[in-house]
Amino acid sequence: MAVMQEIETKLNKGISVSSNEEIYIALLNLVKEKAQAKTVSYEGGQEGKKKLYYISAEFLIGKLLSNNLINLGIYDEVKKTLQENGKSLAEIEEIELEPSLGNGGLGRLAACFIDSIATLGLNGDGVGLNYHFGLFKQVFENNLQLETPNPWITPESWLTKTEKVYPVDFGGFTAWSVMYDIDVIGYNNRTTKLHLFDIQTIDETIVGDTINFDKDEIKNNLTLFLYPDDSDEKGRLLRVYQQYFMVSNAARLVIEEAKAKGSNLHDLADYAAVQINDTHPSMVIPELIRLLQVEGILMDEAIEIVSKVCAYTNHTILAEALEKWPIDYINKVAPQLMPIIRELDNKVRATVSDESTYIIQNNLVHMAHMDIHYGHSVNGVAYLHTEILKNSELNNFYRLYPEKFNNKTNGITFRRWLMACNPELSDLITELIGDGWKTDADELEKLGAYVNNEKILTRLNAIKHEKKVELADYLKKTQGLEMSADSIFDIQVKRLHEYKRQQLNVLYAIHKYFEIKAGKKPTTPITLIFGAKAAPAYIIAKDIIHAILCLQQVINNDPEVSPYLKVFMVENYNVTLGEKMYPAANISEQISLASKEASGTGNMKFMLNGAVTLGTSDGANVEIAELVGADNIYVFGEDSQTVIDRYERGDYCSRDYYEKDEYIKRAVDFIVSDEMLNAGSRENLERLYNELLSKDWFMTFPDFKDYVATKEKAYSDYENKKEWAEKMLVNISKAGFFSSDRTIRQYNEDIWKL
Ligand code: 26Q
Repeated sequence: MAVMQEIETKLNKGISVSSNEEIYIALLNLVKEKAQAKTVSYEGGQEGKKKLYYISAEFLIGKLLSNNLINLGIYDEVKKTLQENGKSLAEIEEIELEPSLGNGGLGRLAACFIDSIATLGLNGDGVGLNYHFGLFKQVFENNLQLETPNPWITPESWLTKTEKVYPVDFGGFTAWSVMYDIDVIGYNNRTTKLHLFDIQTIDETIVGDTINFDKDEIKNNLTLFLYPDDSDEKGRLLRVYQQYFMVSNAARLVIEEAKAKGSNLHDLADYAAVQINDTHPSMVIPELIRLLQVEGILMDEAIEIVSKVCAYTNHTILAEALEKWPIDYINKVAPQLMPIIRELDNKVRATVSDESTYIIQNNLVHMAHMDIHYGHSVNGVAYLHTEILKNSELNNFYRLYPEKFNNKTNGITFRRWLMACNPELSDLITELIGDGWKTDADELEKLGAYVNNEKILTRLNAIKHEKKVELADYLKKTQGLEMSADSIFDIQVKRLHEYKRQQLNVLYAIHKYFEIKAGKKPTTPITLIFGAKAAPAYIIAKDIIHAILCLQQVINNDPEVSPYLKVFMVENYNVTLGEKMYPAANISEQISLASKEASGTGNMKFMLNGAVTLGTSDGANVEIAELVGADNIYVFGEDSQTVIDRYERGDYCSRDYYEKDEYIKRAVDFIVSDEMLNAGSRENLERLYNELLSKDWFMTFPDFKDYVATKEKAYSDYENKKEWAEKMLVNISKAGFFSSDRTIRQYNEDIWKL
């Protein structure tokens, strides 16, 4: 049946006389049916014996309609059909609410991974939690971030309630779960599942207008929110409840499905691979051991089996982000796990002399230590990150188990981050090199043949301009922000964190403001765009947002400066906004302090869409630089070893830089100038000023001079339109390596072996 008829059958009337809401629901149900038809089964002989369970506390999947239409191969047809009936797919997409089931990189990576797993036709599902409100929605008021609840589940959604229910035993009570599924449709391939567990007794009514709620009634609140931080005691305890709930359900699912396929559980590793996405699901290790014991397998063998099943991915080198839970918490939440964790610790103590690797230390359970001792693989997420893990952060473990350590450089799905968000560029690429790149991303290299082709470079520039106009229109319409597509779009979008150094970009903006006032006007006007949420309890991060918003007010209202420089902070940066911002960027800001950003994945999205990176030698930037060559990236700042050494010596003194460098002093002082204080609050601005002067823990001052110089070089290079377009083309042509299809192939070859 033609798509038109299929939609109209669902609508039970004509498309042209239906509302956008009705059409959205018709498409939703149509896609669900088509996805269902692509599900394969073990009984049917199409699904392999071994299955991957990618367990993650976050799956930042974004809106699904367009992505699903693309992966089903009916996007163009649907779009055309709607158009012919006077409807716009873009407007229909606006109806869908974005599921905000993740904080940032780690959650978005999990979403890209399940897309690639399905696309490669691998037998693997995602397992996580069905947060009803997900991450908070960010609202700006008086130049400050406020957090409000962000419900996303509508009566008709991508969630399908399943029959699966499990009892989960917590200390003192038992709660029943219910499993919801979201179809994960591979590009021209099979459907796999994202299983999201919920608690049956959840009560959305305890949430009011704010994100504060009664944290005591676990049965009613367990899956209400995704935790953006662990700053208060009750929140931390609730986080442990969430984690145990997630892994208890996951472990049952793993064992039940293996048994259904004929496993006697002694051979569980032939039926299941579990990937532990950071330490949030680490309790799956003792929980699986416990369930195997319940099934009659002895402790020692159970440990061995589980070690063969489980593998751990590390996403951070910030020591403070490595989870350590008090024994008291685990005893309260899941007392049945503590004897097992103690036994695991005792076994380590009996064989390993290095006390720093013990699982239990000072009454804290070190989740990563458990993963490394009792998983069969430990991976970092970019080359540099894995090297730092091996040589410093986890060196004690590397010396024990060198064979367990491996690198899997992150990737992104090109379906969402090019085909869906930038059809113009996607079509140009296909016109030039055919559409093989859609399944074999390395074919993008063929674009290299066009670096000297002026006609193509001109078209590339035209597409970039079109995407800038689209973004400008959208931000005008939705947020009232006014920017000119004829300026340079220099964009930094990512979670707000001191190590990511949005504050360094702020110092540049102030510097440039002074330079323009002194008469040094840029040839092409500059638009600095930020997007970032800060964890609600992360005070300094919120102060940085405040400073950006104040600066936006001061600079954009200064008639002397604003024709040449504007600053914007978009509200509620999320996947949906990212999809509009990456294609519109000229410059991609990746300025974390070297050694601190495990990988980054935004850097890859920008590159793929023809933005040129301005970045430090950190995370995957290092690999981008290697691929594109020095002429096609702007690298600045101290390298990771210099930074690591300086931390070791502990002799960094930000005040010395402030006193010796007049430009640093001028920029920092401006944070507490009358202009800024008029726009904002003294308390916040002074706190940020003092923080930079007395600590500057992420060392922005040592990199300031080089950052300014390198950024100026990039801006002046931008003036040569042809050469700039060459850089864009080289970046796009070398982005193939960062396809998550490549990453997933490597996980499968080295770790899962499906
Ligand atoms: C921990 C304890 C309590 C509450 C919250 C948390 C928590 C939540 C989220 C800890 C960490 C996260 C998220 C980490 C994250 O997103 N890491 C990023 O992972 C990306 C994918 O590998 C990398 O590209 C980024 O470099 C890394 O920062």
